[in-house]
Amino acid sequence: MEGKIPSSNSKLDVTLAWERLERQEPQCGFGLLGICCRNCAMGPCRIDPFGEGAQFGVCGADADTIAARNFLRMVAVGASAHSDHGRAVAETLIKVAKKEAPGYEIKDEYKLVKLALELGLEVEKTKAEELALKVGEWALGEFGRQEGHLFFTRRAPIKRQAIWNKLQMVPRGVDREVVEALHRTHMGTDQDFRSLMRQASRCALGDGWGGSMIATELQDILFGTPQPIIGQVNFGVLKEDEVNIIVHGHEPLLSEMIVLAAEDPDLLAKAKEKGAKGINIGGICCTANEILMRHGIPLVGNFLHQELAITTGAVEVMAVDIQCVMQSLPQVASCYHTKVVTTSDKARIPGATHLQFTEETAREKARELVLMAIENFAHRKKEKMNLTANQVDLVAGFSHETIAYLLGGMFRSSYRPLNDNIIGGRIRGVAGVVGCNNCKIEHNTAHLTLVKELVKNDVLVLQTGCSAIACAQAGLMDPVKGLDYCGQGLREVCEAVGIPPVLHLGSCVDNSRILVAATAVVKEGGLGDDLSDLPVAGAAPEWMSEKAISIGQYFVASGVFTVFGVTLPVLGARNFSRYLFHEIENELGGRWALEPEPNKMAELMLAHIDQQRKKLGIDRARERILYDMAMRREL
Ligand code: SF4
Ligand code: MSK
Repeated sequence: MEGKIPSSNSKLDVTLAWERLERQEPQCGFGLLGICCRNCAMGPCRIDPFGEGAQFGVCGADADTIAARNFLRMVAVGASAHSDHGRAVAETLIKVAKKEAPGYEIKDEYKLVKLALELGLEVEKTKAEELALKVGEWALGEFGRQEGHLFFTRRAPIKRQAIWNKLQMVPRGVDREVVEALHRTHMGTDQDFRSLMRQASRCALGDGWGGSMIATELQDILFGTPQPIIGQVNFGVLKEDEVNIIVHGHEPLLSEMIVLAAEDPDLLAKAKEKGAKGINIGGICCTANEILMRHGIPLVGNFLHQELAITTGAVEVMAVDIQCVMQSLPQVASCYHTKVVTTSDKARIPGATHLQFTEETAREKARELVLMAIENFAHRKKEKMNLTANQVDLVAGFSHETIAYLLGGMFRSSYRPLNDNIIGGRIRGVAGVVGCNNCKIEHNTAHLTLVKELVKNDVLVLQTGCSAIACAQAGLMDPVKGLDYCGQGLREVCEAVGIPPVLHLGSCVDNSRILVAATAVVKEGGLGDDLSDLPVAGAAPEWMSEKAISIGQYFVASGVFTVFGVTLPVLGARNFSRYLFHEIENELGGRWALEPEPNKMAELMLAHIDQQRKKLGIDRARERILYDMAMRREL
């Protein structure tokens, strides 16, 4: 199912994303370069990138201001999406604590107590529900905080915090930073690209070290901290003889309940009455990652599989929540029996059935949705079915905690073995490869080419989002088969610990796990005293969403060299581009790079990792000592 779809798919009588892209071409060059503005009614204005025509908007804004304002708006939207997700989880935790959300429970009390202790709450003789209420209320307070610093920013290395303080970019409250970002980009407000970018960093940090981190922490408390778990991926996970329900989007709040409902004996009996052997749940995008990480629910695919999954003709219901859901789904579904069901008041689509989900009614709505799928099973049209048996095994569930546990053991869980192997050179460095698909490039190829090149060169890869699903499909998350792609040093470590060379850390909000893991590596010692000292790099080779820009900016503002593929809508602004790709490093220790070609992207990342190794004085330590059995046992 990978690759380019023919431009006219008349047999199916639907248009898919690739065909719609062709119909958009040629796309607007000003938009691609980031130099058009419609922020007021004197516009829209556009800047001539060749320097011959208009160089200023009607208000006098130049290319740098226009591109930086557009960039900051992307960060604000991305940060809002992640953070509103985090807010919904905080509200759910509060309702669970008040027993107003039947069906939910606190699955990881240990993590709840740990977080409560970190927050300075009294934990002794305090019931889990009381603690959950306090933690939930604290989290909501972080969104509306007006002054001071977001609490989780103190998790960063001291040196990083000092940089943020000096540059006055420590986020105050999540919502405040988004509002200020939008204010600054209003016509005639902030018109200095450096100043706009300081707010972009503050807003993005409010996402990574704020909204997203809150989402991850509280989801772990509510649904359990992921542990290594076996799963499957590909269209082969859809079953010919079962009721198939796909959950798609980002929040695990409803999908957790759907997973429970699918195990309900009454509903299973009803499915059998209708001739189905069972009820099968599969996921797409980050909702998929969430329930894979905690339940081993199979992955159907990633962002660009959403329309294709319906064309299998074997999906009874596709339930969507928020973000990355194409408006075309009901149109595609209209050619089949599939029902597209929206579940969030924030994300409605004409032509879809809306089933309003709230925490109070989640359990019954999940049952309703499963029943809808069971009833729809009889409407399948055999002649339109197009299923494959192809599926691939993977191991997911690598939270920051489980990585430390796997490396160090339950009683001395630590990152020491990882640091030692980086210092010793078996592991050359660590890369975070994340983000979406984009139909401007062949589906998944940039993710796979980049990640294969990195692991071949002994770089351990941490993944989230759709990039993780792409690599799982290619077998890179199989602890045995994945080793075939590794360089010898990385292979030895992965074999000894029993992990694949590419670790699935979860959904888009779980990029916060990468920040926490990288900080743990700094705190373990021996690799510098800031995130910007580490031999690490980040990448989003097939990005498309504004959330990716927010993630990229909080990686950069945390000191990480970050490469994006496809394109970046900044290239029409010369000074602003120079700032992002070079000068920003002098302030933040991290910088942006753009490289659409994945092999060259890998070269850039490896060159950066080697440069960091040299600065740390560990560049000569890459002559390797082969592990003997005693050393493997010790690891
Ligand atoms: Fe044009 Fe300035 Fe208005 Fe933007 S804000 S549309 S550049 S006049
Ligand atoms: S789902 S943001 S397409 S990674 Fe998180 Fe995939 Fe990108 Fe959406």
